[in-house]
Amino acid sequence: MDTRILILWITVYLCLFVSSIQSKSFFIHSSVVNGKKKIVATEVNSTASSFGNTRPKTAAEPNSGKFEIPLSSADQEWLGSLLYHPNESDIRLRKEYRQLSEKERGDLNVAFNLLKNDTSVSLNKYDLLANIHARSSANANAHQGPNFMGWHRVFLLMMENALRKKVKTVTIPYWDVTLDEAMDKPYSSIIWSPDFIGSGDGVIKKGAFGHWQTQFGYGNLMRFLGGQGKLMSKENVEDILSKSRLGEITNPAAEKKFNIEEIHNDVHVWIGGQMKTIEIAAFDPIFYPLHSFTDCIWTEFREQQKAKGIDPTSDYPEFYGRSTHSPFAPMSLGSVMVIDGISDIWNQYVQYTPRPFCNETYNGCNSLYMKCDISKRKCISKSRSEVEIENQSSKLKKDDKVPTDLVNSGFKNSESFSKESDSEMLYISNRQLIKRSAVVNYRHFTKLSENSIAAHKVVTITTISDVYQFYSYLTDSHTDLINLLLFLIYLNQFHFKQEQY
Ligand SMILES: [Cu+2]
Repeated sequence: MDTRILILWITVYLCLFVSSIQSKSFFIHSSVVNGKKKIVATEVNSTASSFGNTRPKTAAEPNSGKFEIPLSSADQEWLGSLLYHPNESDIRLRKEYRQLSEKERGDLNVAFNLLKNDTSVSLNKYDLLANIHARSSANANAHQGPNFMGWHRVFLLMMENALRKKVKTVTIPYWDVTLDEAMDKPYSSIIWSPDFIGSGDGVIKKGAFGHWQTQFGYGNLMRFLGGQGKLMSKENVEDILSKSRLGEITNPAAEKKFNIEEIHNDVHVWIGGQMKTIEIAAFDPIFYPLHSFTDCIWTEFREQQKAKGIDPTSDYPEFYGRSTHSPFAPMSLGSVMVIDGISDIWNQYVQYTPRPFCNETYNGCNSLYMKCDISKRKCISKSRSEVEIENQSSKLKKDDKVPTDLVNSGFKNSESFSKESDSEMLYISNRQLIKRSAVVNYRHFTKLSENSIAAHKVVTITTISDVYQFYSYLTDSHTDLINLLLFLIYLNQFHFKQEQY
């Protein structure tokens, strides 16, 4: 054989080999959740596109047919019935997720689950609509171009309309990601709790979305917070809002720093699980509060445009990249065209509460689930443990001293108190009384082997506030033990007060 032909064949084989390796991809998550480092590998379908790898697809390169389920006439009719915008008699107020009342949160959960359990269409109503985001035609219209904003605005409205057919007062709250980004441990945010959207460390087992199943072999709804990616910061939002034209904040022209689609992609990746892959992301209900937030930013952006004398309803960039983003391309949502996405019709009667904001003189963190960090001039989400301890000790004031009775009867007969889990122990030692308050030193150890332990932290607790902090420090891995402590504190507080009177 001619050597050149031989070299050519070897090259072709090598290319095929390398591409076969690349097409077998895995989610590799290494995230510290609940105090434990987890590494999980899940094989993902090679035809699905990751938000982390935003290689633009062309229309000639659609995804595998596996997401293209055939739509029955009942499916089409139902999907068509969702494609309308609100009017004067149907004004929607979208609040920050943490601003919802308990009833509003409950209603939202009920509505999502009623859609999920409604099998009068293919799959079920929730999944059928979520699957629209996966279909190759819509996917190509929705991503990697200026139509990203308009497409997701209409899609979000369709989900909201669907939810409102189940519970008529529901709107989709926005998840202000920046409130979590500002936390030291964003994965401990109250958002990732059974009362809100469910946990973030693997399969969601509790709450309204516990044991939700997704489609196409992707199994249980799951998340792996913080493995990769990045949350959106207040600075990211300010950067986006510093621009004036849609083309300056969207693909293909926008720089990463101002690019709302790319910045939002990082959040998808940060959440992990289904959210990381475009075709199955919408099966996770957090998809909608996230997109409600990007839509909230776009609403603010458009208001600013108007103030600057720019008409947002005609501000579609001339340089739009892929043909699926050309102004007169179909959106693949009914007969809506790309250019319709920047019209005011969709959001004319949709309002957002102002993004939570605070500084030295103003506190707009108006929710039980967030607080103001004055030094950062930011509202910050509370963590699950902060909320839990606040609920449990709502009768105690933060400045209250931990009662002396805790020492006298709480740990009556033992100088130290310990509880062993598989690898960790907590010791309480050096109990002493100073005036009327108890000073208790807590030592937190990790057992390295049978004979060696590593001391992590000594905390001196004098006030309830200290207990709060200590609780936050430990709860991720010691919930039961801390609940026990709290229980003792409660009991003793009760006795203590009684004895005083
Ligand atoms: Cu999308």
